[in-house]
Amino acid sequence: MKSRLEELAIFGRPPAFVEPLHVGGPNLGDRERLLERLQGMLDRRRLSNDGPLVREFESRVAELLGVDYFLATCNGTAALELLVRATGLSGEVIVPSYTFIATAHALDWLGVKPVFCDIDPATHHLDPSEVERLITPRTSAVLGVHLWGRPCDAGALEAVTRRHGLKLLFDAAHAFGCSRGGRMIGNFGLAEVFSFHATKIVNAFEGGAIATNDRQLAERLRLMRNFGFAGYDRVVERGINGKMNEASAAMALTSLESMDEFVAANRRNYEEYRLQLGTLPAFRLLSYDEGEKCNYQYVVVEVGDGLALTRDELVSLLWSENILARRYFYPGCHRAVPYRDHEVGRRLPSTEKVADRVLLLPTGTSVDPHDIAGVVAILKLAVDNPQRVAQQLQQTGPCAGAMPTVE
Ligand code: T4K
Repeated sequence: MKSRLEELAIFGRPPAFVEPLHVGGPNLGDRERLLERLQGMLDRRRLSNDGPLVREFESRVAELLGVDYFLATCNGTAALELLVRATGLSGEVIVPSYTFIATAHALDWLGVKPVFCDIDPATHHLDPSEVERLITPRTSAVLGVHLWGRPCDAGALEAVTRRHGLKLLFDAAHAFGCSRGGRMIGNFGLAEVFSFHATKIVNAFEGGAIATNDRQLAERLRLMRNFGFAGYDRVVERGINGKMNEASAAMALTSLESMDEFVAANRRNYEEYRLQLGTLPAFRLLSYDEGEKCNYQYVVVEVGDGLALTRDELVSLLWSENILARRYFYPGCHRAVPYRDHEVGRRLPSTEKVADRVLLLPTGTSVDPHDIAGVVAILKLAVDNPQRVAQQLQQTGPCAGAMPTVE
């Protein structure tokens, strides 16, 4: 563990980690079980199209979440797109700007305008009073995001959307296995979308799903996910190929079986960061509500004003040590190239402030408390020697791979 300034990689010493430490390194689960499932899949010669492994995954998760319908898809983005289409969204939909770009793209891709809304800086979630201010006669829905797996204020959003006769949907890509008020995520709004991408708590290599308690919507989604086929040669809906394949379902089931173990590792890491960062007040760690079910998937830190180094300088420093911290979801969708021309002059002060100071630190089953001590040691050296670190970073230039600042 590094304890002296001169040991830092920016001064020419070897990085703290030989192998990169990732924010989203995949959780693997039981290899033997996965291989067994894949063998079974090959023996059956059923590789896709509503196979037995997909069905098993869907029914197991429906039971876990207590939802009536759970439909697996090829990824979370396709699930969002299917939902936008199946719920007949049109005109404008209010979404947070502070989210992964797929939330906005799924709307825009289908000709629906994402109207970017500011967040509450304390929670990083949609600010319900701002949502209400942005409603126009063209608004058809609100799409909330349970960012970091911390559920957003579904009650307040339900009240606003009910008052204005709007649909309410959720992007729950981060919130698999989480609850709000004791109710599992998957049961809020008209429907909620999950991601089972390789970097998620439960992964299907690539995968997604839609949870809903609305029978009609589920039936429509089922058809649309499979080109609109209601049987061989019978197309009754416009649809796409949004199906999950059997190999993905094999991974998803295997991953699901180890979920408790993954959550326990994430929780241990979160507690360890909390303990160790407690001595560094320049960093505010976002907390999880211990009274709810949480997956502790992301370790989210805000870099305070008191530090004489910027968040981006810290990212460069960490990357030079092979600690691949991320600045999700910088710069905010409204400042991203495809959208910013429509948003000229529009400021979302809380989104911009948060997006400029958030730092995601490595966690997951491939990170342990010893690694965390190594990460925090680097942060401590930065806090204790900000001028020297900033000077040296200027000389070495931004570390390869560290993302450029907003254009
Ligand atoms: N809505 C929200 C709120 C989302 O966050 C996402 C996805 C979606 C919707 C859409 O769901 P999907 O269509 O993706 O199912 C990653 C993921 O690609 C993306 O799924 C995720 N959100 C987002 C938050 O993170 P990147 O581009 O930042 O990271 P990536 O894929 O390069 O992986 C992160 C790190 O993990 C890498 O540094 C390397 C490591 N890694 C990654 C993969 C894929 C591995 O070690 N092994 C791997 O197989 O987007």
